[in-house]
Amino acid sequence: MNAQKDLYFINYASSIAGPGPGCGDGPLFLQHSSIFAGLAQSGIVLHWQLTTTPNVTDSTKLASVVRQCTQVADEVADLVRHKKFFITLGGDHSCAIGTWSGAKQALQEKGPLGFIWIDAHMDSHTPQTSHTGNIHGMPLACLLGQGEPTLVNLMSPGAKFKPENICLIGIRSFEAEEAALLKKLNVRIINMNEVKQRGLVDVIAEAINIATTGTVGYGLSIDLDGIDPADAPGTDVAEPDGLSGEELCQAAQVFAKDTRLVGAEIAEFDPGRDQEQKTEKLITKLVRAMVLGK
Ligand SMILES: [Mn+2]
Repeated sequence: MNAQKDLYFINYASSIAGPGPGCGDGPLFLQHSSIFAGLAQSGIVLHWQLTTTPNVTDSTKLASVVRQCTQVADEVADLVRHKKFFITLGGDHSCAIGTWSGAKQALQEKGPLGFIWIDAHMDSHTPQTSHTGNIHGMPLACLLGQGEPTLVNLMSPGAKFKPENICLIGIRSFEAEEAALLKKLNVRIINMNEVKQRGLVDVIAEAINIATTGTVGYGLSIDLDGIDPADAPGTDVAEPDGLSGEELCQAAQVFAKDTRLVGAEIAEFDPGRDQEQKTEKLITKLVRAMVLGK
C-alpha cells in the first residue's frame, strides 16, 4: 500500500483575459468530473482550496485579473510556505501572474525561483505590442517585469524570475515582438522543431537544469494548447503540430521525484471544446504522472 499524497488545487475559473468564455468553465468542470475524481483511487488526496471567478463589481477586465490573481497569489504563497504541492487550474493563462507572484512571495527571502513554461505560445506581449489586448497573451512578460505595472508589481515590485532561469518548451506560434523581447532578455526557447528532434525527456531535462541552477526551487506552467489538438482538443487557441499528450505524460513523471518543484499550473482547458473526453482524461493522466510518477 503506497502512502497517500496530498495535492492542493486552486481554481482560476476565469476566461476574462482570453478571447472568449470557454476556458473559464475548466476548473469547476474538473472538480466535478468523475474521471478526475479517479485520482483519489490512485492515492492522491485532493484538496480544493480556492476558486476565483470574475465578479460584477470588477470595474474593468484588468481590475478583475488583478483581484483574482491576488487571491491566487495569496493562496499559493501560503501553500508554498507550508511546502504543500499545489496545482493552479485555469482558466485562461493570465492565472500564471497570480500563481508565480505568490510562489515568489513565499520564497522571497530564500532565493530565486526557476520556471518551465510549456505552451504553443510565448505569452510575452506587453500592452504596447499586443495585437488583441488580451491579458492571457502577456503573463510571461509580466513575470519578467515587462508590461502593465499593476500586474508586473503584483505582490512585489518587478520581475519574479531571472531570465536565465526560465525555459520555454513547445513554442510554435508567436508574434515578432514577443520573440524580440525574449531574445533581448536571452531566455532559452525550445521550439517544437527542437522537441521533435530531441524528444521531450531530453528537453525537459535541460529545462530542469536551467530552472534549478542557482535557484531554491522552480515552477511549471503548462498551457494545454502546447499539446497537439488531436490529443488535447479542449482549448480555445489550438495550434496544430504540438506535443504528444502521451509523450508529455511519460516525460512528466520526472517531476514527481523532484522535490525542487514547488507547484504547477495547467491552464486553458475549455470543456466545451473537448472531444470524447480526450482532454479531460489527458489532464487526469498528466496530474497523476506529475504527482505520483506513474
Ligand atoms: Mn499560454
